[in-house]
Amino acid sequence: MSLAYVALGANLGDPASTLRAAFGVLANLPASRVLRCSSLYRTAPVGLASQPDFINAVALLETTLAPAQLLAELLAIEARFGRRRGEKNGPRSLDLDLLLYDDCQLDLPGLILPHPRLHLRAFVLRPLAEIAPDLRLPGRGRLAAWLPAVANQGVVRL
Ligand code: PH2
Ligand code: MG
Ligand code: MG
Repeated sequence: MSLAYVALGANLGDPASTLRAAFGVLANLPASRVLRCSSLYRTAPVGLASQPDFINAVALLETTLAPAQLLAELLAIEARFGRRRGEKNGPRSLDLDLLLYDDCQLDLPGLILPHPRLHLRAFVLRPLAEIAPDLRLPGRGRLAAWLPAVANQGVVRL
């Protein structure tokens, strides 16, 4: 069994309902179990300012799927929720990112672990800290040490 952290984000349609529904879909993934889900967070957009606020959250899964298999399942769920690939960092109906998979450090086309920007983004760090306050990020030390630098990013727990 491996432990995987997945980030959920959306800012089109009814993003809070989408994330709640997505938690339910994650619970039905093959060879996997959802161990924890964070609260939902309202977050200011990062990277492209002129778009609606996001709703973000994270989930912790226990899984026997390999990282690439899990990623393929996540992309299939995004597609079910109507994901269209548009502008980089642009609005999306549902984004599911694989953040961490055990202590894996991987750099494959389409899959970098740990997620290369997770330690810089309050919309990921805050919900992660909620469900795993003592987490260590492979190669980057304690998650908690990265929180002060992102305190001004506009993240509100709902
Ligand atoms: N996702 C992005 C780019 N910017 N900003 C917020 N607040 N939340 C996101 O999930 C997000 C973002 C690219 O995936
Ligand atoms: Mg993303
Ligand atoms: Mg993504």
